[in-house]
Amino acid sequence: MKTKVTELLGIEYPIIQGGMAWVAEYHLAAAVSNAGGIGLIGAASAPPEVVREQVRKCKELTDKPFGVNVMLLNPNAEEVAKIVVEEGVKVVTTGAGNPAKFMGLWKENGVKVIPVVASVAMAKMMERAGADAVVAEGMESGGHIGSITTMALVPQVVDAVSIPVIAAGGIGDGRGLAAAMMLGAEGVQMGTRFVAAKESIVHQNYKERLFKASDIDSEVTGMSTGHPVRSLRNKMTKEYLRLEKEGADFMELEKLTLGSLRNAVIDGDVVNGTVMAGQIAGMVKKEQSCSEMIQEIMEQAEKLLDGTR
Ligand code: TUI
Repeated sequence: MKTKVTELLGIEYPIIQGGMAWVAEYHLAAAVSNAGGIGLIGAASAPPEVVREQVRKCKELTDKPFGVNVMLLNPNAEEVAKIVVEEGVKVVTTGAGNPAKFMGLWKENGVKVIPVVASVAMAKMMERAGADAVVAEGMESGGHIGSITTMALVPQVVDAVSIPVIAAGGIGDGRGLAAAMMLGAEGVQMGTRFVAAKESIVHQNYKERLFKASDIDSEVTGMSTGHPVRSLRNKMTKEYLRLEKEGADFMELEKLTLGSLRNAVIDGDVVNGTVMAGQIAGMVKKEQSCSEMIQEIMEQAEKLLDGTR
């Protein structure tokens, strides 16, 4: 399937793997790229030198293009931004903030820059700043989210910018990809589905929690702090939401989530940890290789889109 996004990134299929904190490490990124999509290493809050190591290891596993997601709430974001250039990474996505101050550095060095945005205003700002494409991410996504849905956000962003738009949030299979194309997107970014990949290093408890999840099993914590995060309901989310209702202050809430994503992903503590996942969690029922996933998604989408474009 050729789209503006496959052309821009030099890939076979218009499927981008989300740059998920702790989850999106080099094994997953390389597997998605080798399967014809594009994998991302999620720099999240990792020390900059760890990101460099991850990039080098990814290069050993794939000759295909791959990228790095720079999480802008990370105090080390500037160092990560430079490492990306030093290591010759060709694609960067950004999340949780405005990447304008790094745009010059990346563009001068031929890096394709794809900011993740959650509003039309941010998408327009990113286009003016020189972005090559944007990911329009709806609030169905896991992790740090904006406030509007993918169905409403994507067509409004498509109408507002001339650069290609990649849809994210609530997309878990070929039907989601086909629907996104009908909204005017040129590709999709998927996170939750790839958490369950064979090549994903997340703890088995995390995968099992995902397989057990139903459509209504995610909660949004952190509305009161200005950093809303979607994750699967557990002891932590219940306690967090109770404290938020009581008007707890930021520091008290922070205590509950400090290191909690790592605890879930690496140690498998799905009771007290943060099990980030999107609203499509209920559709993810089995472990598959990235290649099986991508083949299945593409076959389904091609059938649905046949004759529509
Ligand atoms: O970034 C994400 N998703 C994430 S980042 C993350 S790590 C984290 N963990 C705990 C608390 C906070 C972060 C987990 N999931 N998605 C992309 C995304 N970006 N969603 C929404 C935004 C966004 C929000 C505000 C983008 C720009 C923006 O602009 C604000 C500004 O600075 O103008």
